[in-house]
Amino acid sequence: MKMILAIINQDDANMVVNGLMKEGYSVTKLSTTGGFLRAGNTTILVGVDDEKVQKVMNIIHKHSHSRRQVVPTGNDIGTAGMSPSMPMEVTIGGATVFVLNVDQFQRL
Ligand code: 2BA
Repeated sequence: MKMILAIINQDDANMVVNGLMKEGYSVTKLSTTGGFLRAGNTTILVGVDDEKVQKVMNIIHKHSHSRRQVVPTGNDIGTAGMSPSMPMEVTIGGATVFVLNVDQFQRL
């Protein structure tokens, strides 16, 4: 069994969760914050049998879109060596996905 942990844009979250639920997957949705932008994003957890990992990845990919964002490089953002006044453009997402091995899964 695997635990899929996917960090996605808040604006895509409902589409991703609905897409997974429609296909019968159990999903847990967490409100999270990116360390770099300090902006809200959404992390979803999906526990699945190994052979279903690619299907879940496909659904997440289908509903996650990348975005470009111009960000100021102030003191809060860890961009060592850059002028504080120089804005920079970053590409966010679609989704950042980790697939973890699960030792045990039990409903107690
Ligand atoms: P943030 O940390 O807020 O990062 C937002 C976007 O800023 C990133 O998009 C990337 O394009 C850029 N970025 C992040 N760190 C940077 C840096 N040190 N220098 C320049 N640009 C930087 P994504 O890569 O798509 O990441 C989206 C969100 O996924 C991240 O939000 C973070 O919450 C999470 N994430 C990405 N990689 C991760 C990792 N290896 N471990 C844990 N969380 C991760």
